[in-house]
Amino acid sequence: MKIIHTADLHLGQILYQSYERSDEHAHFFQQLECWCKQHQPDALVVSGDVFDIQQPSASTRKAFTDYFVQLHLQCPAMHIVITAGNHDSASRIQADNAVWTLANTHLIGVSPSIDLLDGPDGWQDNYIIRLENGFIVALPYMSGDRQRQIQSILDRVAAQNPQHLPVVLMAHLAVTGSDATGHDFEIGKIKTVDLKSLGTGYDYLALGHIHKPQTLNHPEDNFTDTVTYPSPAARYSGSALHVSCDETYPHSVSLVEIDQAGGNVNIQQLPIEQLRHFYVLPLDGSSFLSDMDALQTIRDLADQGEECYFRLRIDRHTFLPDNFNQQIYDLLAQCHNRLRYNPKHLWTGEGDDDAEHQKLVFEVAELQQMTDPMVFIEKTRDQYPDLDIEEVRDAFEEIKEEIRRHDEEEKAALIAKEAEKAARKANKTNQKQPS
Ligand SMILES: [Mn+2]
Repeated sequence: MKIIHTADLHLGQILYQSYERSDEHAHFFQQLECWCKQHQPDALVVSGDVFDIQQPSASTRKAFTDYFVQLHLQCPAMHIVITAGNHDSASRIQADNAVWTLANTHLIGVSPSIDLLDGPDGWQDNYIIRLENGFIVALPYMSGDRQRQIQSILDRVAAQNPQHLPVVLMAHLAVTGSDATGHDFEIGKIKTVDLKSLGTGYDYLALGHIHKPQTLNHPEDNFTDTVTYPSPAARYSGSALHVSCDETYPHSVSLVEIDQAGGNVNIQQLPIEQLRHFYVLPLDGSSFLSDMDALQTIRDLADQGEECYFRLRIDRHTFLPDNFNQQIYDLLAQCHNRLRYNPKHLWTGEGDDDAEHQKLVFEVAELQQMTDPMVFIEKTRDQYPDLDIEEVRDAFEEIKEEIRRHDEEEKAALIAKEAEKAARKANKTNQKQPS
């Protein structure tokens, strides 16, 4: 069984409030199409965060459709399996599944709820994709403990698999011990999931969520092109694009071959060529000591004609004029906006005001994307040492549930009112009718 594994496409992403990335995504999909044609995998799996936001624009949705229809037309025998990540709307991803199966594409958005375990078996099949030479268990992003549901699905696969065909499990979460370099959260502050809780019975765990490509428990292999492991192996393919300046490592998709259940897992990294690089200036690793130096370096970079993103590393004691950012934007406009600017500086150097500077500061764009208050609380929880995060999480869940119930009641009341109105009207008409 051969698969191509990618994740975290973040289609529709807008960086630093200004820059849409559709040409970068197009460039990625061109490469993906070439790899699919060249390697003819049994399946292409996309482990969550297909879109960057819950309600992507019409043009982003169109791009999604165009890319995957094109992949299907080029490789009609290849299954495409796409799961929802935490950035995606579970129900929106799932909504068009019936149509997409006509194009050999499976969209799995909604995660298995706990009460399914009390009901009759069969629900597990919604998460099992049977290929000619293997199985894919497609789990979308899940919050809370789903250990029993996962094992139940894997057990059902085992029962359907007397020939010992390979089994691939997809998931979108942060596994404890994974390397989250480049993410603005640190593992430990966010909820991580123990690898053991994802059950047994799979040969390859195709993970999404962490943007750095890595095979779990094998950091020494991070930059090795091809490695073979005994089953099971668990891997983050990494994101399709660099999502921030801090992701300084190379990105890739994973070509995975499994000979049989419990056999060998061969993983090859296919390096992704990025349309725009991310740079931190100055490139020599030092820090700017004056605004004029910074502006000159940006001008030099612009003169080289490369299209790229950049961020500035500035010594904490440097004086920056109030209109510093505006000067940079003006400069960029002069060079036709080929350069893309991240206005959040990296500050270096010691100072008496150290503590002040180390306080967590968010960009406006970051805050705008934090639609879930829990995300904000988790990112700032250091500042509230007495906070019981589980309690807060439960409280928010309760509130969400309350709102949902309220909405439902309101809807029901509205429907009842409409029905009453209709009945009254019908009554009136009846009375008017001559007997
Ligand atoms: Mn994610």
